[in-house]
Amino acid sequence: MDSSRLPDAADNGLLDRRTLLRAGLGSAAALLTASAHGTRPDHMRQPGAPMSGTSPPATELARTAIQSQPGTLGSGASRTPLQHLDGLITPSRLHFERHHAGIPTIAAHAHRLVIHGRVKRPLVFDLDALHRYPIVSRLQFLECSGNSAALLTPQPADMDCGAIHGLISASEWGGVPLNILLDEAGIEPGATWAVASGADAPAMNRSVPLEKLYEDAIVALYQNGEPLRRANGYPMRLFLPGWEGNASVKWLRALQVTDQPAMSRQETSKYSDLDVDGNARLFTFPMGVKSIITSPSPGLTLGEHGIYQISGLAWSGAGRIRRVEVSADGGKTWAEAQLDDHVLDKCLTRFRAAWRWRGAPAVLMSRATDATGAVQPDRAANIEGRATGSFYHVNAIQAWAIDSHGAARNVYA
Ligand SMILES: Nc1nc2c(c(=O)[nH]1)N[C@H]1C(S)=C(S)[C@@H](COP(=O)(O)O)O[C@H]1N2
Ligand SMILES: [Mo]
Repeated sequence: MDSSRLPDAADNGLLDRRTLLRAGLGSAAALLTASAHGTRPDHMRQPGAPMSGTSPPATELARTAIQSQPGTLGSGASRTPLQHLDGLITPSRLHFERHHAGIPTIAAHAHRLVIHGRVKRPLVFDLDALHRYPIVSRLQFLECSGNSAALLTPQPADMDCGAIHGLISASEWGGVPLNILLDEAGIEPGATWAVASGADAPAMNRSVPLEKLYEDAIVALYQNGEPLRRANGYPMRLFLPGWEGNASVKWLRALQVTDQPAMSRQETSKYSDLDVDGNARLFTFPMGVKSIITSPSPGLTLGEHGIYQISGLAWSGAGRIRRVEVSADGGKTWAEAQLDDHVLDKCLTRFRAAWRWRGAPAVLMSRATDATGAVQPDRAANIEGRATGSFYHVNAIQAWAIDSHGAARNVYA
């Protein structure tokens, strides 16, 4: 098929989203020659490697932008290298990490979860006990509300997609629904909150409305089919779909049912933003609607001119993604992206768009809309109303400039 006759869906080369589904664009593959297929490589001349208990990943992908506070090794964050991944699941070994005092080494058999406070029957669960309850699956994202704060710097930072946005990951979380455990403990009249705390050195805690715990929260035991990674909360963590990552307390040790929030450090001094008038926005739990183009992005330089697949991720703490639009001209014109088959509630959704790069500079952007109709804001709108230095819940539209050599960089459009 003659690709030069494909209709544009928006300016600067964006093609109709159905283009990706058509076969035979014929622009990326090299023509087959006899020599390319003729000789057998070494790995076809003898049997391959033996089997082993676990299989190492084929490539050297690693978490990126690993940073800890001065004087510590474990208080900080590491990020998912989003630009090197496809699909919606984050491989567990690359799930981002955010710890306030490192990763505790917990002997699973000795770990207990206590539900106490304003309950009729205070209960204690070990790992074996929890395994006797029904285990449900949540294919959902976890995002730190400090994610993407780099977009607030006055000048665009020279950083790649994972370094700016990599405090987001998605997994299949398996665990026990909290409504079952809370009902068994028996909530006393008047109780409205529970304070969740972890078994790490600061016993990090967050207050969570009982309503959320009843709605869809789980005590997660599994991550992508295997027990949680230690960095992500082994042997058990709270998982609150769609809500800021901080409230999904890892190494969960206690849930104290109360009639008011604890107003702990992590929900007052941290993880709450200031408005320009000086008021703190307390308990901003849900993560906003957001998207990013993961490819092309900084570090993934385009080669020859021709048709490329723009690919990215969209998500919302309010529910499913309804649509994603992409722009190649810095937001002047937009084309509808194609969503992958799995458009799930409070999960990462992969989108793709076909783009003809003619070698001219371009500014690529994506804009997501969720099922409630909420639209991802541009950077100016996202900053408006925030006090200087208030950096949580950044969900602004990201722009990548592509130069005439095909290199991408973070810009403000
Ligand atoms: N006990 C405990 N829970 C915690 C944390 C922590 O340091 N200690 N960090 C929180 C923060 S800020 C985030 S964003 C998520 C990160 O989860 P992850 O490390 O599995 O990605 O865990 C939350 N739960
Ligand atoms: Mo976080």
